[in-house]
Amino acid sequence: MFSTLVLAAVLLGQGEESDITAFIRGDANNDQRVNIADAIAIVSVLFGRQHPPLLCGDAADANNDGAITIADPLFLIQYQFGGGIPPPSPFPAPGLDTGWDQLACGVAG
Ligand SMILES: [Ca+2]
Ligand SMILES: [Ca+2]
Repeated sequence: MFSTLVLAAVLLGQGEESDITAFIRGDANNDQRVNIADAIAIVSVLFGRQHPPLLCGDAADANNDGAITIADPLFLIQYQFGGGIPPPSPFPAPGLDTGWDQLACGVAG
């Protein structure tokens, strides 16, 4: 019963999450790669610099804590250059978010 309600809410785009678009966590600029450009894209949006809008909030939430903050580009930089842990799933292959948060994918965020 509960799973039916959750599925209905997701399909209708209601509830806290409407992740029906596959994404790669950390791929904030949606070019199917995770690199320094993604960290730059997140910083640019956070600090109001001109940059195309983030199409997938979940992808920009590199550390998967449910929010897009300065911690996300720092997480990506640590992963890429400092031997940090990789982003949580879905990574490195595209997939759906398995958690519940206020972020969505496929809409400007
Ligand atoms: Ca990218
Ligand atoms: Ca985050």
